[in-house]
Amino acid sequence: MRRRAFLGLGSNLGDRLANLQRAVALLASTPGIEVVASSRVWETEPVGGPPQPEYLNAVVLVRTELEPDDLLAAAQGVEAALGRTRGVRWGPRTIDVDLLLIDRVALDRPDLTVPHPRLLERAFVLLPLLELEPDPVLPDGRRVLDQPVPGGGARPVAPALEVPGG
Ligand code: A4P
Ligand code: MG
Repeated sequence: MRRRAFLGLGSNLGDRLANLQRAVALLASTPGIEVVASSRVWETEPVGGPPQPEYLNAVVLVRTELEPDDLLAAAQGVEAALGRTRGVRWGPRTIDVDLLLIDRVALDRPDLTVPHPRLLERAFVLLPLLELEPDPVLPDGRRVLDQPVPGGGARPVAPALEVPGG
């Protein structure tokens, strides 16, 4: 079964734009994942965690034959390939790849919660997501646009990431 999934990308260490672009290339070269489109790149104020540099964030739309757990493993493989080491929660990172939405899949486990539990609270996720999907609907039928859109601290700074073959 082929599903549409939205993945959130974030980087605030090293060459942030190159990290995001490499993550897209790695996702696109993963068997079972096709990257369809990318949002623009947004520069965003850090939310939570210790004092840390500003992030670049983007959202990509993929089509995938992978089951959600395998998609998570692929996302974590991309993080590992880009040299991410896990430090403090919400702390700085070369790359973070989060599963935001997978069709109407709903999962509520500590190691995989979908939709992403903090999706609606975060401008750095919502603003790029809304570029790709103007009226997202959650698995429980709620429309994202019916929720208050969080404000502040996010501005577009670069065009969409290159999608291999796109
Ligand atoms: N996990 C559960 N559900 C998911 C999911 N939907 N997608 C588990 C990905 N992972 C999921 O994640 C911790 C565990 O979450 C994983 O083992 C996975 O099984 P992590 O990436 O190791 O740690 P983390 O990212 O520090 O923690 P967390 O809670 O995922 O943080 P968030 O929510 O990802 O936030 N500010 C700005 N401006 N931009 C950002 O991108 N990112 C964060 C991290 C904080 N502040 C930010 C940004
Ligand atoms: Mg994460």
